[in-house]
Order: sequence, then structure tokens, then C-alpha cells
Amino acid sequence: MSGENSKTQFDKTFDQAYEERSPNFDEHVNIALVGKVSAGKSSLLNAILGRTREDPIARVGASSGVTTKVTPYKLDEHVLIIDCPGLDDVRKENSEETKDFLGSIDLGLFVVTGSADASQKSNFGDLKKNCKKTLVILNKIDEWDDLEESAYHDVVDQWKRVLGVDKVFGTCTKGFDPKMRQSAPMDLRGVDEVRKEIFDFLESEKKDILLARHLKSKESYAIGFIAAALVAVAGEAFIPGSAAYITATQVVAITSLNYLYKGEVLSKSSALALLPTFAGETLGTSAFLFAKSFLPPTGVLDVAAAGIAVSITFAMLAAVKWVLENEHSLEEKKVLKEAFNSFNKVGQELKHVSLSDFKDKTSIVKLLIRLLSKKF
Ligand SMILES: Nc1nc2c(ncn2[C@@H]2O[C@H](COP(=O)(O)OP(=O)(O)O)[C@@H](O)[C@H]2O)c(=O)[nH]1
Ligand SMILES: [Mg+2]
Repeated sequence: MSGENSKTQFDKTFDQAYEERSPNFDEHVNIALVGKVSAGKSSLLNAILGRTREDPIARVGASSGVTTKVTPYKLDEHVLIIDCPGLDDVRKENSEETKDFLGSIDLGLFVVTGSADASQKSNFGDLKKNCKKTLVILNKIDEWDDLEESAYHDVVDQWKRVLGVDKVFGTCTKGFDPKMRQSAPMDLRGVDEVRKEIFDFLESEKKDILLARHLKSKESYAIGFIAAALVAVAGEAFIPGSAAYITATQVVAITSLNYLYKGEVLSKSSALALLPTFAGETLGTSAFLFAKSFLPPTGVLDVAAAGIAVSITFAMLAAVKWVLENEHSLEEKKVLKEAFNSFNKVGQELKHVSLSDFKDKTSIVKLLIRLLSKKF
């Protein structure tokens, strides 16, 4: 195989892998937040995005009228959340924006409170018909705090039966009302589970990053992202053309982290152009990776090389995360390089993690939290 051909093969594999994995940055996320006035829709939205009472996205109020009928939250050009009692209220608005919205709702969050109410069935049916996915959320579960536990389970079962669903998420999102006493604590329950369900769904649509950008704290999302990249790299080391796959994973992760923190789309070529910044420091190993993957006939890496690929990827992504978090830009090559060198030391430990352990993303996340907290 000549060098020329190898390069072409690398580019082809890289481009294809990149296209397959890259988020759709020009896509849209439309979410319908449906439920009666005062069910806690605005509170739930704040809770999902990790907001505080002082820094809400959606206004919360005990007096009905705060969320009258239809309240749109346009988080940016790509993310629209409409808070309304039912989709019919949105239809009545009859603007271009609401028409587009109704035609492509990704997610419907149906928020109910109290005991099961059959009159909500048609509203739910309408929502379900118009969304790719719907979640039913029983909010204000604190209402059952003083009752026997069975009372809460009974009401969940009734809602399941009335709406014909297998799952009802119980939540408490108390504490966002600006009229609350300052000293009154926030009472948040069940929100993590709802958030996870939402992001898992959006991830399957390759759109999770579009909403994740609006999370108040991006830390855990970013860590999950790096963990997923490491899991991918560990698996990719053993497939033919591994260097191209690994590079695609790195580039996708860099563009995603950049969007998460900056809300800007970094082009494929700009992200690719960053890689030599890191490679310079690990020339031996990266040249090794590069060369190895072009060795016929299988082009697979051995275990040692796979460990190196994982630890380099860790250092690279940890550095990118650190730079973005600390208000630097990826243009600052010197800062990026320094951060890479520090994390590269910290990440040596990853070389000794058995590759089969990379199947378990949860334990990798735990490991990353520890490694990333090491100061440099
Ligand atoms: N007890 C209790 N009150 C809540 C909960 N979630 C929201 N609230 C309160 O219910 C009222 C209406 O909430 P809001 O989010 O504005 O409802 P929306 O009209 O559906 O958007 C506010 O006073 C909230 O503080 C909850 O889980 N438990
Ligand atoms: Mg509201």
C-alpha cells in the first residue's frame, strides 16, 4: 500500500466516521411542555436545566396568569420550548413559528398533579400523536409526604391507567417561586431521572448537545461526553483503520465540547487542525498510532497502543474542557498545550485500566471525576 493511497483511505474513513457521529448542529429541538396552569411546568423547566431561584429561565408564580396560555421559551435559534395547557392553545396562535413547531415536536412533557383525572386523556392523546416521544410527569409529589407510601403508588398507578402509559415520573420542583421566603429550601426530587430520560432520547436523535448548552452546570454533561469518547476509542482500537475512527471520535468530541461551552460551531477542519497541538507533545506515540493503523492486512492496534490512544484522548479532551471552562479559547495554543501536558500526566493511569473495563461507562465516569479533579 503506498503512502498516497493510505492517506486517501484515512481521509475517507475519517470523513465517513465523522459524518456518522457528529451532532446535527443545524437541527432544531422543539419541546412542548403541556399541563394545567400552576402544575409546575415553569418550575420543572428550571429544574431540568439546573437553574436556581435567583437565575431562572422560566418565570414561576403561584398566581395563575404568570403562564397564561402559551409561553414560548426560545433558548436560542435552535431550541424552542413552548409552555401551554394543551396543543390546541398553540394551534390558536396560528403564527409561522407555532406552525413549524407543531409540525416537528421532538419531545412532549405532560405535567400533571394530584389524583388521576380522565379529562386529561384527550389532551395527552393529542400531545402523544404530535411528538416523537412523550413523558408523563406527576409533579408536586410532596403532596403525599404525610400519607402512607401506598397512597402515592396508588395515584401513580391510576395515572398510568387513565393515560395508558407504562411509566409516570414523579417529581417535586418546589422552590422556584420568587415569592418564597429566602430561607425556604429548594425541594427537588425525581428531576435527575427526567433529565436523563430527556437527554438519552435527544442523544438518540443526535441533538442532545443543542439542549445541553443551556444547562446551568455543564460539568457532568461534559464528563459524560468524555467518558463516551474514551469508551468509543477503546473499542475502536481493534477495528481496521482504527486511527481514522479514533481521530473522528476526538474531533467530534472537541466540536461538541466547544458548542457546549461556547454555543459556537467549530468546523471539522478547525477541530482537526487542533490535533497537532497535542501530537507535538506525544510525537512518538501518535506517529506510532498513525503508522500502525495503516499496516496491512488488519490495521488493528495492539493492547498497549490502545491504552495509549485512550490516555491521549483523555488528556486532549480534558485540556479542551479546561480551556473552555476557564474562559480561554481554543486558539490559545500555548494554554491548550500546557493543559494537555498536565492532564497527560494525570491520565497515565488510564493506560493500566483493562480495556474491558471501558465497557462500563458509569465506572469510567467515576474514574474521570477523580482524574479531572487533580489540580495542575
Ligand atoms: N408544593 C409544590 N409546589 C410546587 C411544585 N412545583 C411548583 N410548585 C409551585 O406551584 C406554583 C406554580 O408553579 P409554576 O412553575 O409557575 O407552574 P406553571 O403555571 O405550570 O408554569 C408555584 O408557586 C410553584 O412554586 C412542587 O413540586 N410542589
Ligand atoms: Mg409557567
